[in-house]
Amino acid sequence: MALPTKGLDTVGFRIQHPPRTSRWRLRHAFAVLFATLLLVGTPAATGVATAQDNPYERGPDPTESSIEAPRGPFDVATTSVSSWVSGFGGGTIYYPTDTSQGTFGGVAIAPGYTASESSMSWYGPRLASQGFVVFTIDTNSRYDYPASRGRQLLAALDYLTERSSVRYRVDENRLAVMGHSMGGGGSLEAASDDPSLQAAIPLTPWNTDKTWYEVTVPTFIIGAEDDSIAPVRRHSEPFYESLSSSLDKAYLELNNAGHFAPNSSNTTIAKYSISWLKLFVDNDTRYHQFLCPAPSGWAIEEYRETCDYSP
Ligand code: 9J3
Ligand code: ZN
Repeated sequence: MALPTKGLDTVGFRIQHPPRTSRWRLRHAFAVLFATLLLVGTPAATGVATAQDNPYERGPDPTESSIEAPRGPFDVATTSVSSWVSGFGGGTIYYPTDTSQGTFGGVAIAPGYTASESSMSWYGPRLASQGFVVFTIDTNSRYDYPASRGRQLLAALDYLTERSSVRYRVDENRLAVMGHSMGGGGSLEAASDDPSLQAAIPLTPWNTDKTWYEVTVPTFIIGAEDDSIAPVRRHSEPFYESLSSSLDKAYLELNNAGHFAPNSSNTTIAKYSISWLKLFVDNDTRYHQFLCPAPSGWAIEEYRETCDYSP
């Protein structure tokens, strides 16, 4: 038996507009004009960022020469960390002496297989003088592999923010990792294990694990064209390609450079590492201009990116 269907009555009604008198039209026009002026005057609408917008901005407006300079605007001091500390092999902390601007982002840096922190010492003053607390570490053993180096980088950041003498100078929520070769492979391991990191910079990285699709930390890989120890075709390039295409990532291949290029002062490594750390650790969009569109020049063999970035 068919159930009787209930017919729907269509209920029509009209919204009663107020009568549009000439006075209504005048007030309406002024209201629209006022709202438009408000919107246009807002920084978000004009795209003008101010220091007040970003509490993590440190240092003056950057230029090509300021990111290439041997030293940035901050004075730097150092403190040593004993090898008897647990979780990693000790190291050296380089920090801006300025206490007037709040905390700084922190960066832990691991060396390669058989190497000591001294092989990475040039990053200390170079990065700290731009406004970061930088921790170059020794590993427990010089023969530790990348997975272990990754855990040690994270242990070093814990030490830096919780127990070190400079812990009050570091923002525990704005941390990054870097590393050379197996230390670079370790920086990928750390990024994979700790999504709360703000940036990772593997330098001529070496790892037997070639797939890093799970990484959500903005990652800047630097390879070297003539690297025969961690050839870019077996290491940096597949690492980069395995990272998600939706990740904020970039790949820079140093022209005419070998595996150990990251072990001595290098302007190309410095300027783009500083820019990456500033953009993603400090949310400092003033540095976006140096990364997008992709940089080029005699020192760069190849560059890949996923611009535009959203720190
Ligand atoms: O500098 C490095 O960490 C090189 C990696 C390497 O030589 O691996 C061989 C086992
Ligand atoms: Zn290449």
